[in-house]
Amino acid sequence: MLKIYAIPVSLYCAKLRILLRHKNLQWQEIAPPGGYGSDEYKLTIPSGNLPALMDGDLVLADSEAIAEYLNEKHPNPPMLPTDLNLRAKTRELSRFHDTRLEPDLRVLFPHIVADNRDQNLVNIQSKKISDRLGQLATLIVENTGNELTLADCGYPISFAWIDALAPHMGLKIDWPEPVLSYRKKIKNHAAIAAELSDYVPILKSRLQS
Ligand SMILES: N[C@@H](CCC(=O)N[C@@H](CS)C(=O)NCC(=O)O)C(=O)O
Repeated sequence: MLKIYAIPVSLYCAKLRILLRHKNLQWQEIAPPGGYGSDEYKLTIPSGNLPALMDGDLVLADSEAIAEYLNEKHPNPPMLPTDLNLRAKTRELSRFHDTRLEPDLRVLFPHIVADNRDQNLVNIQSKKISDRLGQLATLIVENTGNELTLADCGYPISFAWIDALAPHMGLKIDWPEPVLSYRKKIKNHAAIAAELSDYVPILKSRLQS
């Protein structure tokens, strides 16, 4: 069985679980030895990245590298389009989540607790996240039908975080219409619905801790 190093609240571990669910793969989750960010974990995964996958002799970190690997090893259902250009655009969309939208969201995590909050920074990030959503609207890949792609695994989790943080810290987010339509289109996939139903309560309890 596949083993993954994961912690429940990690956004990128949830992203990976959407793919595992969609591919109907069985997996076992293991907490990082020594805990999140520990030197002990870095003996196994030098970058300290969560998630990481262990499949036989292969040890692989980074959700995107893991997703590409699993999609090649378990090609059905396929999660990249057959058309070359659409495949490239799908990868671009997927990278945009990991390198642009989510990093701007993550800046807010140290400000979840009101006592530590810099409201000026929160307002700056509100604008940055809205700008990212505007950029995302131009990147959404049309013509991939209703099939779930690799690019669709990260966004539902970040969208759930934006929804939860908005009332919690007063974010003012502009959701462009194409992003709302995209969100609506992907949310009913069984893999996304199942992951969100497990993940959102964990996310909400993180806000209260
Ligand atoms: N690009 C990475 C990002 C993963 C990431 O940032 N994971 C966080 C947990 S959600 C993490 O590993 N933090 C610990 C660290 O970076 O040392 C991926 O897709 O796997």
